[in-house]
Order: sequence, then C-alpha cells, then structure tokens
Amino acid sequence: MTTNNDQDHDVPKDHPRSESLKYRHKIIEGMKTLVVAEAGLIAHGRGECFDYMLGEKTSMTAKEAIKAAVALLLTATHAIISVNGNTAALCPNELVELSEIINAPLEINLFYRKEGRIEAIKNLLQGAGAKKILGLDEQNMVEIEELSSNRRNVDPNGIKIADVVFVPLEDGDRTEALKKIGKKIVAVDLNPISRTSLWADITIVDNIIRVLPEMIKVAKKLKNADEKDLKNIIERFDNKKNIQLTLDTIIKYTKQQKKDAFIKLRNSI
Ligand code: PTJ
Repeated sequence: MTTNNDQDHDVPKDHPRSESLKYRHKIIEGMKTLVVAEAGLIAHGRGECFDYMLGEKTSMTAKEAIKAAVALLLTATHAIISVNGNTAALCPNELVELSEIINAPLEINLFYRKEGRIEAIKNLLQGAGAKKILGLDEQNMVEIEELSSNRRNVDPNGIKIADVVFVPLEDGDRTEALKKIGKKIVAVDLNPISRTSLWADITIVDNIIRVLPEMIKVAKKLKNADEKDLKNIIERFDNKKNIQLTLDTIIKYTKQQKKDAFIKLRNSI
C-alpha cells in the first residue's frame, strides 16, 4: 500500500491524480518558501474546481484564445508579463521561455505584499534562467491611481508603459483598472465568469500549466508571421462569444458526466 505519511510530497506515479497532486505540492512548497501567498492555496483550489468542469484539458475555445493572445502580444509595442506567486511556483521555466520568445519582460506584481516574497520569486525566476526582471526596485515604483490594492505599484519601465499586459491568475479589480487606463489585457483564468475574465480583451479559460506550453508552441509558429496576418487573427477573435462557447463546453461536459460518472464507478467495482 502506498502512503504519504511522511508528508514529503512525493506523489506515487500510479496515483490516479498524480499530475494534479504534483502541482498542488508545488503550490504548498511555494508557500513555504514565500513564493506563494497563503491565499494562493485557496485560489489554486478554486482553479482545480473549474478545471474539473472542463475535463482538465485545453478546449478548442481556449486554443482559439491562445492564438489570438499570442498574436496580440507579438504585435504590441510594449508587451509585459505580470508575474504573481502562483504562476511563478507552477511554471517558472515556461514564463521565462515565453518572455524570451515574444520579447515581453517579466514584471513581479503581487496582490499580497509580504517581506521577502519579491526576493523569493526573483530567485525562482533567475534559477529558471530569467536575465531581466522588472518590479524589483520598490523605491522606484509608480502608482496606478485607479487601483486601490497593492498591485497599484508598478514598474515605470514595465506595466506603466505597456500597451498589452498579460495577467495570468488575476484578481478582478486590476484588470478593470488597467482597462480603464487604456491597456489591452490578456488573462488566464479557469473561471470563465470572473470579473477578470469578463473585463479582459482576450480571456484564456484554461489551466496556466497547460496554457504556457501551448502559448510557447504557438509563439514559435507565429513569431515570423506578417503583421497583417497577426492583425487578422486578432480581429476575427470575439472574446464574449468565446466565453459563451466555453460555458457551453462546461455544460456539455457536465451533462456527459451526469450520464457517465456512476457507470464508470459501477464498472470498476
Ligand atoms: O501572489 P499574489 O500575492 O499576487 O496573489 C495571487 C493570487 C492568485 C492569490 C491572487 O491574485 C488572488 O487572490 O486571486 P483570486 O482572486 O483568487 O483569483 C484567482 C483566479 O485564478 C480564480 O478565478 C481561479 O479560478 C483562477 N485560477 C487558480 N488557479 C489557476 C487559475 N486559473 C488558471 N490556472 C490555474 N492554475
């Protein structure tokens, strides 16, 4: 019998949910090293719940959103990737790789400020190969007045001057505030009806652990595409319609589960 009594977070490979547990433990380890805020554990659990309802896979609608998001980031004058604790803990290598391919700097921007967190995330990103990280010099931050949370302090060479901001796992008020000051927002949020999802220009409803590798793949393909073709991709994308189709996917999947769940259980006894 496999146990995890020692709490060392080694996940048995044959565990039916080993993939999900692996990421859960990354979040827990991240909290111990200050990368992740305590509330980040709750945010992750909320995400897991929505992921279940999407069948824990990237939908066609998410793929459409990813393509449009990459096109928007590639055509931006100043694109920036905003990094919080959960995203850094889950996929530091992918953040660095995407940042290099699309030429968009990483800026650490936290909702929950706590002594040592910025340093911990900086070290993690540098360990993953990041050469340049913005949002480190707390003395030289500027404020976004429209925003009351800690996230209002931004780097004068990053989010402040960006025309397109990529905000994985966001809390709603910042997306709204950034939109109000004219930024275009690309969001990743497993909750299709969060305020972030509804306010963003392009909402990718999928798990960040699947989104970043897919964005990297698409970015490699689109990097040398004509500007005209990239603009066409952006223009053809309709975020509202995409979110509605995603909700249809969730409804369809849940209905299917209603039929299948107990059959699976019966067959495995
Ligand atoms: O590191 P900090 O201090 O900047 O804080 C980061 C968190 C995520 C704790 C903070 O931004 C927060 O509290 O966010 P919320 O308001 O809980 O929103 C997070 C959203 O991300 C929720 O809608 C979740 O469903 C979603 N989410 C959680 N995990 C994932 C996710 N979306 C995509 N991929 C995930 N792995």
